[in-house]
Amino acid sequence: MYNPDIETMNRTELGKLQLSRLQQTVKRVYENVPFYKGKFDELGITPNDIQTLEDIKKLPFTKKKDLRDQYPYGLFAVPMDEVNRLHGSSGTSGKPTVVGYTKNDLKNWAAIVARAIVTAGGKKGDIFHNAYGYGLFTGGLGLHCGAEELGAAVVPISGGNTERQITVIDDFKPRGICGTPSYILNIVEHMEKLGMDPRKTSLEYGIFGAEPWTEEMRATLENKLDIKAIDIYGLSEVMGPGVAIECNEAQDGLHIAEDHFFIEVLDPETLEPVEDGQDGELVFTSLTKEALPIIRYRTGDIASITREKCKCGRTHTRMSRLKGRTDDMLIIRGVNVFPSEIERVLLQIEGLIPNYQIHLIKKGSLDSVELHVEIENNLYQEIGKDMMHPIVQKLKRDIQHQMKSACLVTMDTIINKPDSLPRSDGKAKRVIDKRNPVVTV
Ligand code: DLL
Repeated sequence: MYNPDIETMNRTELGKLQLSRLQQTVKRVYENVPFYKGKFDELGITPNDIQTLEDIKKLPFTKKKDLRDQYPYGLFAVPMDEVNRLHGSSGTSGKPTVVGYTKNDLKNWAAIVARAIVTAGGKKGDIFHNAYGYGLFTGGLGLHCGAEELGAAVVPISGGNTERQITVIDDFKPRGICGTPSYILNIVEHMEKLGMDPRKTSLEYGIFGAEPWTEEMRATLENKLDIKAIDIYGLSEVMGPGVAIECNEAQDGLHIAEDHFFIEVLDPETLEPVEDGQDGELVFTSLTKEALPIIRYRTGDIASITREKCKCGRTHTRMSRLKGRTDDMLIIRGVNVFPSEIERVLLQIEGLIPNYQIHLIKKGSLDSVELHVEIENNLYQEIGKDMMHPIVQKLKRDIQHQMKSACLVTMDTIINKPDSLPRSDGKAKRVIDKRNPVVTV
């Protein structure tokens, strides 16, 4: 363990640490961020009202819209000459959001990520291949600084240029790799195309996240690369990668860095807490951040938590793999479908490449789904590249049948030749909404 005292701290002690840090954070925003001062005044509260961790319920929520409205620096709690780094997230609409870090924030973040890499199975002296994008996105630099802090040799290759990635993996012999699961799969596919066996690389563990992925995708990556695939979670508004990570020992839920982040899981409708084990929206409050402390940030991410001690010995609360987001649930003819459920089913079907797209279209006035998948290259060769072959027709019927029984909706399925769907070098775009085409004049 990287910080055994903290990682195995008994929960009463951890609660005390969290409370004193929460009180400091609340005071900091009240005194330095007019947005929060205004919200506190509206609710008739002051920092003195926070006497227990339960009192967090009295505090206002923060939403992505608040960051947009305060763009770029309105939520910062320090003068700009104390800000040492800016990152941003692109978001789906309008302006990006900007997040900032003081020197201390960067130190803490690096330490949190170093701890996360060790939790995943990394160690000082590892060669660590970082295929997350560098830039405004927090993935690249977040993992980079954590790996350096740990004392690993980071290969700052970033995303893209896949053939070069392969040469570098082959030559530099990294023990660890990180990137989005979809991009790592893209690298693996390339290796296979070049006639290499991805199981023969030097890699032993991978740290994957920043986009939704499933247990089935984990099994695919672990088998294809002969590694342990570890789920890492984070978001720029709260810090970046490292808010939570699975342990190598159990791979059973992601340990939240609770000395830095306070977690609540709430019903997204009523905003009341749900029981441990029940799915709800993750809401985080930062406990140590200086430049952009954030109070009760509604992530939109859906998961459950458990406070039971893990077999690895860590006491920090674990969150489940994300089930989806409050805003990515598709409503198809009245039925709720999460894209992750579609991935789960698809990856169990033989003869397909684990790359897909979900197109939302209008059929008359009804919303409908078109599922685009790709046939596996070996099968494609076997059927003489004849996409009208009965095997392809049967595959299509099987997919439609399995989707219908798992998701309760009929999905038109289009089986494409190998290599015809776009590949990502960062976060994959799985859902394409074609229902309201943008009219350009
Ligand atoms: O994606 C930070 C990150 C970088 C996490 C590298 C992990 C690794 P944002 O760009 O702000 O930050 O996007 C945050 O991505 O609210 C989730 O919806 C999604 N996300 C992040 N990690 C996971 C994960 C980074 N492990 C948003 N599983 C979050 C599923 C994830 N979704």
